[in-house]
Amino acid sequence: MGRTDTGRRRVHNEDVFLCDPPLYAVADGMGGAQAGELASQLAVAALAERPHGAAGEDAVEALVREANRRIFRRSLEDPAAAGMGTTVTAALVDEDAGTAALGHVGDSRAYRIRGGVLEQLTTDHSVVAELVRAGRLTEEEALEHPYRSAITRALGTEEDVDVDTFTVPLQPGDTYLLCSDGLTSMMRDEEILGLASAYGDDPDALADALIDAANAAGGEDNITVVLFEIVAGEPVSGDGRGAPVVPVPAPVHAAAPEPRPTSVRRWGAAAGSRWPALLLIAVVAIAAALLILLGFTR
Ligand SMILES: [Mn+2]
Repeated sequence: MGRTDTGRRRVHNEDVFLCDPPLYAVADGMGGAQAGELASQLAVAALAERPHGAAGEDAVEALVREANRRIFRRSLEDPAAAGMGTTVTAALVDEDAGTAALGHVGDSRAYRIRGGVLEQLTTDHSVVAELVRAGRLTEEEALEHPYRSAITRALGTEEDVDVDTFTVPLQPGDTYLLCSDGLTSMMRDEEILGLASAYGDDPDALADALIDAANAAGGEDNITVVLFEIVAGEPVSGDGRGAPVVPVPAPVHAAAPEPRPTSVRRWGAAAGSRWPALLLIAVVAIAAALLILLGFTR
């Protein structure tokens, strides 16, 4: 499920998302002309080529570093793409282990919502985040800082990249949110949590609400949200219901509301399997791009 809002001006959407269970990712590109879009698309395309059965932090890191190489190589070959780069925040779920391995570069974010608490899992690689960590800026000041979109680490700007990787244990009831800074530069964590609490049982509605809220707050940048939810379930029974879910291409948002495909997609088990296990329901991928400004903003 996706949504793109073109606004009233020329659109340039440099955010790309991937919802290809068990892999989820958000990439927010930067670069002149269409280079930012190219960088984020190359990143996601590289991730999507993951080998079957890839799992764990090493796999995520290898995928992200390969994505980096491809973007960097392309930027050397194509003068119009020189200097392009992108953030990436990726989560690779390991259903058997009950964990997710995350890989992260830049200022897109991963959050976990568990038991009514919103926790930011990733650390921004940004100028303002470093100033906040150093105690030289408050979170509030960071939101208004003129360099708030400047990142200190990106994919594709150098031959190799340092990737943050870590593993989180999954629990039934968890909701994971991957998003670009178009959401988090417009909304405070408490506001995100407030919406998550209000729409917790309806990820489609939550995604829409997050995007609408970021837009209402100014919508200064492309906004991308990917949500997935962990539910208690049962193991794969081998009846073919474990096929990967192909993300639905984002339709152009029309004036008239259109019916949405169901956002809840299962993979894994049939009912009646005997062994308890984690069944993941890939709930939603939402990419929304709301570019309100004419100029390119990362
Ligand atoms: Mn952005």
